[in-house]
Formats: sequence, structure tokens, C-alpha cells
Amino acid sequence: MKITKLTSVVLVTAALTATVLSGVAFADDKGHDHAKADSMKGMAMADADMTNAEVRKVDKDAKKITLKHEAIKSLDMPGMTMVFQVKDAKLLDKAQAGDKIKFKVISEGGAYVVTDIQPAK
Ligand SMILES: [Cu+2]
Repeated sequence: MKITKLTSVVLVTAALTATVLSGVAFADDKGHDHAKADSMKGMAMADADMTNAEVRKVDKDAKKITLKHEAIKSLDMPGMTMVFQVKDAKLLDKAQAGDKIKFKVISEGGAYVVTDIQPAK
């Protein structure tokens, strides 16, 4: 009688402990996954409008830059080498032939205009 009662208490305690532990472990895992997914999503979004490219030629007088660029998702354009207009000639101060950069481009009045240039890390 006494032994049975003790055994059942031990079993219940063990079952509860297991439930609590697995619950904590599960919640912890989920929390990490969620945070990771969120931060990856945030990074992807921050990068979504910037495109990697290598500078081929800079023409400050004409406000033009030749870039060998990767696919530009926002314009649905595959990777290629082409000439872009730049919004502001000052952007070209940051770029020299051979530089690896990230750039932002918009379609404006039928022309592709680079609006931002950042050095690629
Ligand atoms: Cu292109």
C-alpha cells in the first residue's frame, strides 16, 4: 500500500517533469527559429533593392556608369553588362572601374537610373 502510493507519486512527478522540460525545450527552440527567420527576412528585405555589380567604366561628364550587374529583381532583369544613367553625378565619386559595389536602380521615363551606390563588403 505504502509502496504503491510512493511509486505513483514518483511516476506522476517524473511525468510532470518530462512534460515541463519538453515544453520548455520546445518553446525555446521555436523562439530561436522564429527570431532567426525574422532576422533573415529582414536582411533579405533590406538587400532586396540593392544589386551587386562590378564597375566597368565611369563617365562623370555624361553622368553614366557601365556596370556588370547581377540580376535586378525589381526590374526583372537578368545579369549583364550595361550602361546606366545616374541620378546624381556625385554618386560616381564613390565608384571607380574595377570596384565591387551594390547599387539601387529605378526605371524612370523609360530609362534606368541609378539612385544609390554603396561599396560592397
Ligand atoms: Cu541590365
